Amino acid sequence: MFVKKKSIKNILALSITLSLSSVILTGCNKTAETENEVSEPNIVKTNDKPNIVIFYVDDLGYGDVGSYGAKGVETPNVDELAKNGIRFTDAHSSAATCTPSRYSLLTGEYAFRQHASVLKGDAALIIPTDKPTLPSMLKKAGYSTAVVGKWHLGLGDGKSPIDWNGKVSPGPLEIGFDYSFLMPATGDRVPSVYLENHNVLNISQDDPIEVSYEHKVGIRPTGTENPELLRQAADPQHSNTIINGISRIGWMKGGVSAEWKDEDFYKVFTNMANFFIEDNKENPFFLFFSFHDIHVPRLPNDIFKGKSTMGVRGDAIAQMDWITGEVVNKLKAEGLLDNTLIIFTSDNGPVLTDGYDDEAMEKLGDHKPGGDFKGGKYSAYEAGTRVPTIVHYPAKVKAGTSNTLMSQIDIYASLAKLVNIDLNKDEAIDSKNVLGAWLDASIEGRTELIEESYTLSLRTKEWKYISPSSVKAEWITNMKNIESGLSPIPQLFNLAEDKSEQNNIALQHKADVAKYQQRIDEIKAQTHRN
Ligand code: NG6
Ligand code: CA
Repeated sequence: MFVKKKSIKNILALSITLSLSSVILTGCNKTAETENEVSEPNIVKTNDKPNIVIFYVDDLGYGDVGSYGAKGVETPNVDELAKNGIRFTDAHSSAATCTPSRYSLLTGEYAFRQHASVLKGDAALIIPTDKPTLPSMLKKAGYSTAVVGKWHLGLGDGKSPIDWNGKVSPGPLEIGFDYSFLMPATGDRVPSVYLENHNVLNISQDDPIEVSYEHKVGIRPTGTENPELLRQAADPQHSNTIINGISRIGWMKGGVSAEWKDEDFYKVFTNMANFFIEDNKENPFFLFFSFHDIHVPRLPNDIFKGKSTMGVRGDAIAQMDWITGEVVNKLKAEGLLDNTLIIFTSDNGPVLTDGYDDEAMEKLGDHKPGGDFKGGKYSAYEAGTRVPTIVHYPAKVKAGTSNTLMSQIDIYASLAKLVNIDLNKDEAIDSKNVLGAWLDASIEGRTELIEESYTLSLRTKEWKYISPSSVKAEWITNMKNIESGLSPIPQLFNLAEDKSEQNNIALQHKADVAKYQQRIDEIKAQTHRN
């Protein structure tokens, strides 16, 4: 039996000892789904299939953890994974923002094929329900599958508005997850409530939720009207409904009993993940642990206060590390760690100021969020997608450091190989099986990859080509203090000599520029696996 559901009330009452609000502890309305066990597919019981856990951190930069050079914060739990696993130095998220990277991770396809971009909190599900996905592929192999944490891939069919008070669908359960416990979009977007499977947790029918991204709904104050109520000052985009002292993007009416408290995330999501592990310890499982940290708003629990010298951004890194340790400890305690393949990585590069005045910039000290790389989140430069990436699998993986080129786009096909599933020609078309390189630091992975941002870039082992773009995104520089990498002229860098992308040598290498642009065009035109 997988996903043996306990009542949420019991789960939280049992385990949230520190700060979970009494609303959640006492006022829980269980839905039919949370009462009953979820129906069971035919689970193929095997012992040789490792459990798979993906720790997907939000906005964690290349230099943000100890094993990648962090200053000002310690990450002992992540570093332990790095020490005993493979630490990759040239591994990439598919894109420099969240929704596109997540789309690619779960479908094995570059996000430009679906025109995926950062979604509003009431956007429709962007993964078609008939599309094969990483979780649905693993389900075929007998895995039970769960996503816990941030979603941000949209919900509902887009034909009618999402009914937050009823069944919220389609969503993760319709694309291959057996269980989901989510923040529907992001921490800075409404609705600021938990969604368990199809239902908002702790919703009261007397106080229905309404969400708008167009105009104010409800009577809650907004950041624009009442900035004096805010714990963190916000930019205009983040100045709508105030929940828990933080103004969000979008307006939300009702749902007071269901509101989350940001400071509880560390326990709530950790516990839900660990209960999933507990319930599935007898069968192979896939856990997609999708962190809120270290995205804005950064409100780590008080127990992490001062754990870094960098204010809340550093403390959120410490919280993220603690969560990682708790889940790893759970695997260890259940005797599962040896036979669990863990991938630890991030959805895009770092950003300091991303909507709120939380002093991330002022308190940075000599910490370099993007390591030696240029750019950051949103950017076409390397720090946009080059992120800490660790594979830990004691039963099969020898510790080491790998400098090979790797992309999250390949997780799909590589895991398919691992669990012995053949992919169809039109499935995960951009994903290549590089399982050998994921499991052995001496094996080469990719020879080329696409980095998506507001343009497309092509990487080979040595070279980085950035396609010219007419997109004007001055806000990236003006509001985020990040060099966007966008330019109307082609850019070419030799990373072997110039890893910080300082010298554009496109003019001296016109033939290479043409070759790389042609390659991007070929990849764009591709319709099948090859
Ligand atoms: C942007 C938000 C930013 C963040 C981002 C999504 C601005 C002005 N606002 O629209 O704060 O929420 O979307 O981040 O930039 S991501 O990691 O989920 O892609
Ligand atoms: Ca992100």
